[in-house]
Amino acid sequence: MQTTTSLQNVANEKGEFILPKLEYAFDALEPYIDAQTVEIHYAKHHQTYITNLNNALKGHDNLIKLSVEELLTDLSKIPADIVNLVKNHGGGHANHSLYWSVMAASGKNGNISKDLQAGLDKFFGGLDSFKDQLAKSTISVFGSGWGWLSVNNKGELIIETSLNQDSPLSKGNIPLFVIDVWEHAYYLKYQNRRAEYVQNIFSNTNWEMISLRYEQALNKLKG
Ligand code: MN3
Repeated sequence: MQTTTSLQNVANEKGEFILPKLEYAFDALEPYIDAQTVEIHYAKHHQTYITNLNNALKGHDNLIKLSVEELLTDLSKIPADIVNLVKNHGGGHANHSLYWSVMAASGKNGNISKDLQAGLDKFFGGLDSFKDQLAKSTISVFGSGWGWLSVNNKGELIIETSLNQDSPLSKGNIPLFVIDVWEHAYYLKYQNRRAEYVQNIFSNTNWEMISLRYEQALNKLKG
């Protein structure tokens, strides 16, 4: 089990971003997400965002030092000629890194911490109600995008959605959990049945990692 939540900072000796290690086998999310989808999604789609982000940052030595989270948190600091590339491909890298890390092999979801359970109770009326609300919001994303559980700057748990590769970080929120609803995340197995894919995601939710992210987000807000 991972103990860090900063997977997005993985870089090689040249400071280029690289794919974070997948903590499970390609077929570990079966039967809910098929091995071929995981492999193509991770090795091709995610890698392409990383390659394009690294290309965009070439020659911008002051930016290469930053984590992808730092790049996305204040897009106003990114030069105009590459800001859209950083938003789209940096977002693609950060969002997918989170997606992989908050998923767990089928049957290995781990436990929800007492604090996260209390938060889900307080802000959504319990775990089942949270799942329903997140699923509903995520299923209704029009086109390609994401459904999120995040912490806002007041420390409240919120459900939000984003389009394309937009990250909650750019709005000042800290993402804890995410569901990818780009068709490449589910089309091979589910075709047009996005709702079924979204509902099945909870079979592979890594509650231990989400609980850890929640604890770290609240600590970060406390400063
Ligand atoms: Mn994707």
